[in-house]
Amino acid sequence: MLKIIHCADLHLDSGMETRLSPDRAALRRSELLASFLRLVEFAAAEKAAAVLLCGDLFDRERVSPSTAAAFCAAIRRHPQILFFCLEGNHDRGVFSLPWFEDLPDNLLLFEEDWTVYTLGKGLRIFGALQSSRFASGDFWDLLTPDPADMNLVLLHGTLTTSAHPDLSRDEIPLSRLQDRNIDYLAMGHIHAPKSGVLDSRGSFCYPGCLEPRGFDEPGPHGFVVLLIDPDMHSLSRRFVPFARRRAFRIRTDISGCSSVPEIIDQIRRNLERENCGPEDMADVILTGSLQPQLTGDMAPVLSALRHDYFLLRLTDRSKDAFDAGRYADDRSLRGYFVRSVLRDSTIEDRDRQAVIRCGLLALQGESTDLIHETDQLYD
Ligand SMILES: [Mn+2]
Repeated sequence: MLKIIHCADLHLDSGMETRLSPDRAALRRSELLASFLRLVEFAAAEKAAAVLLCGDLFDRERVSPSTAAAFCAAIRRHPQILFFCLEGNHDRGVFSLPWFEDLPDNLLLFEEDWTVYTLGKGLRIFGALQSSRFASGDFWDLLTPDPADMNLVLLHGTLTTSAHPDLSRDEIPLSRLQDRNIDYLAMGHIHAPKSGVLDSRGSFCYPGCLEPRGFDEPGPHGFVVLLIDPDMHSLSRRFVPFARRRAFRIRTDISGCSSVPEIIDQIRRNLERENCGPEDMADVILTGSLQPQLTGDMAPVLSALRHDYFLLRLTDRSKDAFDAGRYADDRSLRGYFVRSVLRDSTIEDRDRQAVIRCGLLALQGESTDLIHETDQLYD
């Protein structure tokens, strides 16, 4: 029985400054590298025969010498594990950098032509780098695995069922890979785990990126462990969540909240329910109706929560809750004000809610510049 680890899209040395502050980005960069080193130790502890790195191991082709050295050293420490490394669209040509001149013997690379490696008896590993040849049928006809073997194929790109002739460079027509005796199509490029049936024999799988780099990569992140018995021709796989931090996108309905502390509690409850912990990244989107007695200023909400998580972003998409009927018979100044705004044809409909809110707040003694803006972002 052979154990093989399949991971992809580690994006080591990723900048992340557009997503995180410079110090958080630097910390996160060190965590991405640390996760790769942890993965190698996991592979060794599990006595894995191989690790498949299916593209975008590095975020760009300029990798720092220190990251390159750490990568090579980790691989060299475990000569019994073979590391099959396919370059992706982000790190194409990376191994021609001077600090990769002396590559570990157990690091195996691929080319634009199909490369085949044999791992023990009856297990073959195929791979080819992304190229314009993906669009030609002839290229796929050169992939001819033996039906008697267990066949793994490594590719980086987007599998598509589209029959459109003008596929983009990263698209791979699924039909080209069907009925070619592939048992497992080890993919990289899509950043969330995804798998499915290839044909009557095989399956395809994207493990997703090893670590989320921002809010746009929510959900579980880790790698896939394959258990392969070439003699029995059996293959099973399981996903191992492994990320140091997770990213959550959590919608919170604040319709029932009549005060800032209640909004804070509601958000905390929702984050807890999703198991979002202090080490994680939370993208909180407020929805529902904002009650009329609230100003709509969410800065105090953000201040109360932001230091309890690695990163917290608050987006307010709550709509103004306003029940005009409530003021129909209201003899107070408030009622008079609301009715006059509703009747005033010089006020645009889209401004009416904001005018009413502002006026009601002014009558409560609140500062009138606190007009609730929808879709306001706090981070
Ligand atoms: Mn990619």
